[in-house]
Amino acid sequence: PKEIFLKDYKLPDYYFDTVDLSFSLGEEKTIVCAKISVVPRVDGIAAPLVLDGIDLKLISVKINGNELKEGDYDLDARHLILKAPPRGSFILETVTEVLQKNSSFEGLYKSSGNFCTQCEAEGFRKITYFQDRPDIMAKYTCRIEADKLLYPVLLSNGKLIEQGDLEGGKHFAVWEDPFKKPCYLFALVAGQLESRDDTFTTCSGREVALRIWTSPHDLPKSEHAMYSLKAAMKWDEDVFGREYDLDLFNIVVVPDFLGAMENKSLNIFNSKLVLASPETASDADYAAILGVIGHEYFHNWTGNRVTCRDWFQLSLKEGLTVFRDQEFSSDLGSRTVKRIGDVSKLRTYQFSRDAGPMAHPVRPHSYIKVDNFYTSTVYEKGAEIVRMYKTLLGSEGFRKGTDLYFKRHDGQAVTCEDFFAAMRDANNADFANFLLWYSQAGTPIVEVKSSYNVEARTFSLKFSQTVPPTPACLHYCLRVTKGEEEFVFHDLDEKPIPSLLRGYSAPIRLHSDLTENNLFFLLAHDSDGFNRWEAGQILARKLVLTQVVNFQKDDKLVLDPQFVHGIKCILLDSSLDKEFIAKAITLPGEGEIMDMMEVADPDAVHAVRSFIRKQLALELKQEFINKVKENRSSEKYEFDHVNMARRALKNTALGYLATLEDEENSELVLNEYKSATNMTDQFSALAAIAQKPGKAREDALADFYNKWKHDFLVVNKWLSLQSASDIPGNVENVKKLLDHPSFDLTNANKMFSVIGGFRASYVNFHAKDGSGYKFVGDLVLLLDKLNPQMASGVVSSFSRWNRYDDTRQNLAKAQLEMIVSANGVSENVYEIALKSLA
Ligand code: HT7
Ligand code: ZN
Repeated sequence: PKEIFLKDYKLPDYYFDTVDLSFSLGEEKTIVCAKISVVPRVDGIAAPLVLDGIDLKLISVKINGNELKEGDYDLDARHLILKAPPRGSFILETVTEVLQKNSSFEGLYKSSGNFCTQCEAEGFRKITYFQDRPDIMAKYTCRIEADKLLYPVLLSNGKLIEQGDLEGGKHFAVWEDPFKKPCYLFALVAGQLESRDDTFTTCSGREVALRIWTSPHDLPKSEHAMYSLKAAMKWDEDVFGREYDLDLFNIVVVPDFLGAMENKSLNIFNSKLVLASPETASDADYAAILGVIGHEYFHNWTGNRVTCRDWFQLSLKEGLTVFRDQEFSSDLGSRTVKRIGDVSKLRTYQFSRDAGPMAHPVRPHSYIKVDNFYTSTVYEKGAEIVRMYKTLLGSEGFRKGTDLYFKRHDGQAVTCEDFFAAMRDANNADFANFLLWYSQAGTPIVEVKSSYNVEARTFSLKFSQTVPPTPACLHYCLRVTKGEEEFVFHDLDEKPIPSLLRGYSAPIRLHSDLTENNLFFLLAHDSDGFNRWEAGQILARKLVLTQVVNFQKDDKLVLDPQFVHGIKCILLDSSLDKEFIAKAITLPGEGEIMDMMEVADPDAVHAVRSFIRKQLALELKQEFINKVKENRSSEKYEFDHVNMARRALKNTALGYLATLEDEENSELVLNEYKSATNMTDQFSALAAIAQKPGKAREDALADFYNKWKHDFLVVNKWLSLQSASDIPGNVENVKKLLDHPSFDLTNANKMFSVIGGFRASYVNFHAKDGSGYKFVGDLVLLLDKLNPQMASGVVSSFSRWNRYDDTRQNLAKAQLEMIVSANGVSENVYEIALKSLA
């Protein structure tokens, strides 16, 4: 496999001006005709034109109407090379046949009977021979011809300019996209779909038709997605001054699709990310839909109108767009709770990745398969970098920066430096060193020491950092720009308690000398909601780690009464937002705690965390029962903050109560399950019951399946709940799930529900007998034959193997070695397995 380096970037020798595509979609074969106007970058250039192409059968190639003979070009499994094209502009025409059997979810493929495409990052080369790189921006037309009965709906990017019937029961449609775009934003959909229609009037008074296309029986479940789309369109106008630019915006929903895709005016989504009803989707699903519909829509400006020069710049569009969707969700819900959720995610996935062999900078220096770089580093850490620009410049300065960025670069393919320059130039800002955030891997560690001088009445904060980040500031904030830096505060009557890194203003690990009392004070009083939560989490992590040592020494486990008191105060504080309370009384995840250990011990962490949960439930039983009773849902489901917050608190309390053994509580939890009127309550109660093995668990799981077996999205929840379970020896149950009639390895959602779920259970995936590792290792090879992108996602489960004890290390390493040396392993899987072994 060939490694590609950022430093080797070269401008293309040829640009493409217009691209006219014509698809004849058939059951046996699909024929693609491409007519491309080619313009040399430098007039008179004598260079071969290298076109990418995979799994294609070339039928003919013409230049300026003349068919080329075999000696005029080279053809291999990945390229068509025109050896000596004319020395000026010319028309290139190719006819190709596309491989019909395609389970890779890339290029043109069938999803439950409908044709759809996925071209990012490098899928367009599976559709036709092309310079498949994002700096080739062209205007496209697309003619689609297909059987009218089988494929009544024919969609592509832009505007529909012509349609009609053809002989033999066929019909056609011609789409024209007036905006230049890279080929990764091309899309085609053909199938039996129906649409939910609505309109949005833009800030300049233009009416945009909005259509969400789904299979007919799913249409009722697209209401929330339509609400989300309209909210996103309005928010982007209000907050970023970005108006939608066409008269039509289509969203297509298909079951077999990896995530979601921002194709110009034709976004495509996996069903899970669009379809919702109160009975079948939880609050978390509703919130995720809002975020992802917003995310793909926001790409219209950050990604589509201004795109990436090359795939190393991926975070230019993804980091910025994640930041935009985070802000959108914050503005529509609770800012503090959203921030807590985003930071927890960053710490759980990105920090852990950044501390292991899969660490890479937000802008990687090299890759084998770019598909492997759609990571939490590019997305979530990238968003934190964008957030820092805003922290440094303030809202107005940041807006000036984005305005300048769009003005300068509309219609261009640009780099992270271009974004940086727009921020700097719009504000005359001094951003020295800031670009290091793009090129350094790893999480900086900032150490802070405080001291108070009674006589001088000064308080000083001394910061030192091991990987130098370089924030700066406009407001009253401390800019730590050097390896070591001290800030002194004067005229203070007593030693203050600093609230540092408020709102989590930089993606770093902060080690402070705050005492436990300081932390309890911040937990009770900090005016920054994020830091209030953070104080509780630091205390909880310390508590768990102390008890882990006790557990390892076989000593008795104890729970600090001051901690119980702190949790009780939060629980009973009626001035607090209920969703915040739910977050604040939730203990840090097992992964986060293990990240802090020299040698990760999943059994000890699980045992201690479970002990603390149960002990809290015992000591605060009545308070939890009250919270359940006070916050029961009304009959009608509302997706608004007040109601979501009530449900979050009630269900968190229920989870605690379910850890108890007594009859009364078991009955309470079961009743909550039976009387639930929406999926949030029903599923939370099921999850609470399923924590403990036994008949109640088996019965509830069977009941839930019988209720919902007709709805595959709900069944996926059922699958992942079981596979993620921490009950002892769960690997055997998970193996059985693979044989369950509802499971299908070729379906991405089902696969991730089961495997994604399983690896989330630290005790079972890292079982000391190696059974979890072997199960996942075998599955990787099976999956790799079907879909290398999905398989490489699964291999990454092993990447932190060296964090565990010797026995586990050897077992995990053996699986990686087996994968690397397996016959015919894909580049995707090979790259991740090899890097994990490094
Ligand atoms: N920009 C999209 C990325 C994406 C993707 C990448 C690789 C393989 C399959 C994919 N499906 C979608 C989605 C986004 O981040 O907005
Ligand atoms: Zn994106």
